[in-house]
Amino acid sequence: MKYLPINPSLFINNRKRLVKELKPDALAVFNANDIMPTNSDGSMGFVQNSDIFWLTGIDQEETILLMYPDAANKSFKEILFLRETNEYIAVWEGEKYTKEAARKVSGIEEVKWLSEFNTIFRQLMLQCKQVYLNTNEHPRATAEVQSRDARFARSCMEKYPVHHYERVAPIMHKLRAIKSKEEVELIKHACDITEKGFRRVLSMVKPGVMEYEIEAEFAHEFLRNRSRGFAYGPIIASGLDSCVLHYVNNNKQCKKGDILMLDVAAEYANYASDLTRTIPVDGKFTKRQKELYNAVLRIFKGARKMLVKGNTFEKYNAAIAKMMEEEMIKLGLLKLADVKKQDPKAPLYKKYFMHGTSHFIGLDVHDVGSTFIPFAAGMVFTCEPGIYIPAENFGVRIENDILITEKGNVDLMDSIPVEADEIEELMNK
Ligand SMILES: [Mn+2]
Repeated sequence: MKYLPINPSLFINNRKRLVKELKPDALAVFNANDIMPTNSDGSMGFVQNSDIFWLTGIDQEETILLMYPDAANKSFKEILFLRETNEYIAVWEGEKYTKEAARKVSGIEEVKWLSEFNTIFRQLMLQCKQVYLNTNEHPRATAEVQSRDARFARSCMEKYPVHHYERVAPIMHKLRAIKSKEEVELIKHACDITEKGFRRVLSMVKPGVMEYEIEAEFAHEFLRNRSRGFAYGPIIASGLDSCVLHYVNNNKQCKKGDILMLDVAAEYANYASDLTRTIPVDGKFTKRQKELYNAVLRIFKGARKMLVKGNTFEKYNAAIAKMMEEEMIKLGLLKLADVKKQDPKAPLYKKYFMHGTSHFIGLDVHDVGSTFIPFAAGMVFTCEPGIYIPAENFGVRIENDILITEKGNVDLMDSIPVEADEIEELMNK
């Protein structure tokens, strides 16, 4: 791992929060993610399962966490199972956790090798009254490939068909939506690395540069700051492609007069940040580009103000729709008369703004959390309005990450240049 050690109190407190939510005499099981194969003997880089990381800080494949808070045998209240390392693994794959190292990272006393899992698991299954299994319940998840958690659930329910099973995912969503102070610091750290990347890029973007050269600058800056790299597929979209919401080709030459959309951010210690800036390739917005830019910036600032405790997604989205309509009328994109008689189920602004304004962010870029409950202190959301006009060859999106507090909110990306003048000035330095 490139990141610096995290204080185990984060994971100890997270487990305490989970224990409070479990029913009596319950056993909960969490699995690591698989290392996904590519071709021949190749594989994708390892990305830990967010739930087991949140509970343990253990960043290694094949890890299993068992939690049985009411276990008769005290040492079985929480048990971490690890892939046992040996000389062969040490030579070919390098360092893996020793039991002692895993204890230090997670704060879990009882650390065992995986070879002991089946025996202990069976003992606990015969004692517990209910079993919590983990499933990926993100509303937009697609499950082409079965996760380790999913495979475990299937085999467990086959072996123990008359046990009482519960879903742990709704509890994890509720808990992970509220970030602790330590988590906010990690997200903020990812935001700060992202800022370094953005500032570096501002000084090298000019007509003729390739989108992938910009991608390389970001990657360089992220990695030298202990990030594993991009928190999500970077979008480096010049010209008309600034209107393609998930453009990832990043293979064109940036041209004079074009707009360049940068939806690029770093991860740090598995925590994501998420930034979008829209800049002029030649360091000077045209009149029309600046008009659209400032319209989106006004909506961004208006939306950010509404990310406060007690507000709801429903009210928030409705207020943003109003702002969008006003700005789009001023921009000449919509006519007031048409807006007045629009079908409320298909509002006209959606032609130019077709995505949501905010999503949870945390261990996952699109982090877990309910969109049906009021905003609460400790939630971290993106704020990312955009207006896209393919007919004019460009779109603008602006995005920061915002922490909701007891008294208002904190923009974790407040120090990243966003005013049009400041961006122009930095590009022309
Ligand atoms: Mn986003």
